[in-house]
Amino acid sequence: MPGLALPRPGQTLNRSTLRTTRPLSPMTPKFTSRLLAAAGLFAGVFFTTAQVAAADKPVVGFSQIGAESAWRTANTDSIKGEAAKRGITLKFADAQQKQENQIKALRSFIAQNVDVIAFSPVVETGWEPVLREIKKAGIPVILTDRAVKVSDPSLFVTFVGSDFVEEGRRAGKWLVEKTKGQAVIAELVGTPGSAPAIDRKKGFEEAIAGQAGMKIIKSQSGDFTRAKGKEVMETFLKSPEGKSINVLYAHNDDMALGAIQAIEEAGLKPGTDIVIVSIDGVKGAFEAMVAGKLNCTVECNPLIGAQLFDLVADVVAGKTLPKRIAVEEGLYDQSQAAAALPSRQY
Ligand code: GYE
Repeated sequence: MPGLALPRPGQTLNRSTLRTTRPLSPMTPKFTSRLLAAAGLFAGVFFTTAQVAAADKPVVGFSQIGAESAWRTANTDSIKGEAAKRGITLKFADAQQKQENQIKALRSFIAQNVDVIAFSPVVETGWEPVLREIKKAGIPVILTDRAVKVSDPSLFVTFVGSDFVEEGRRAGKWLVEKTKGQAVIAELVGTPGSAPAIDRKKGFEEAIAGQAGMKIIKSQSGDFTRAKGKEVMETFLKSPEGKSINVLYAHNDDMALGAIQAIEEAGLKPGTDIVIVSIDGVKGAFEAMVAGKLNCTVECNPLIGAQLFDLVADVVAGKTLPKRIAVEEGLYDQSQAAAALPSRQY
């Protein structure tokens, strides 16, 4: 086995003893090296069953955006839970909504020589340098949830996530019907520069474009958090045009839930005085719909752990994957909320 660093008798089986000594070409499953090393059994080296079982599972580095919303927490739980279920070693890093922290985490995954790197990029741009470093190290990359803008598509293997433009369109179409094309809209935008903020705005604007009676009069980022959603909604309501607002479009449920508080504190009835449509479909949104305070939520499914680790398995097996894999989802309004609430998983 040329270039393979086999453990010496008596040496424990660990990741460094399982590495090849030659650089692997980009997108080649480095993982093969560990399987070959497990074959060191035949070279008279004895391992315990657990050691061999651990050796045939890839080590995955995952850089998460943060814990900004209920959606994100459900996404993290799904990924961690699925890794644990499959006995996969997951190196998990929380970037607290900062790209620089994500870049640091990605570099540390290179240093730790993981088999596959997956991450949910907080913003769309600025990833090329670190992605090139990862490619040079021969580690395949799977993007989850949010997409990146890169000029070289070979910098990642595949992307699994929702169609955010379509989600924005669904929210807009629902609103056109609900308001019969008459609306003075305030918009709570997601994290600036993030794929869901850009795409959900685009899809929504597209859906209301032909409606002369629908206008977005306020649009500002609430960073996908409840606290910021509340704060920004307060400033919207206090502004000179505040009184005319009769619709809120929030790019996620958490911002809508924060805004609901601001609306109530201003002495208005959320869901009645101000019609509210948001995106995600978290439990809190269903509860708010049942209470009549939120009118509609467009589903965005965060439970992608199983899909992600199926893809990891495909990548290490050297399978060719489509560049884009979609997550399926729907839309719920108040009339469906009570029936759907008990079966919501996030
Ligand atoms: O909608 C929001 C979260 O990227 C789809 O990020 C995700 C979004 C989700 O903070 O709640």
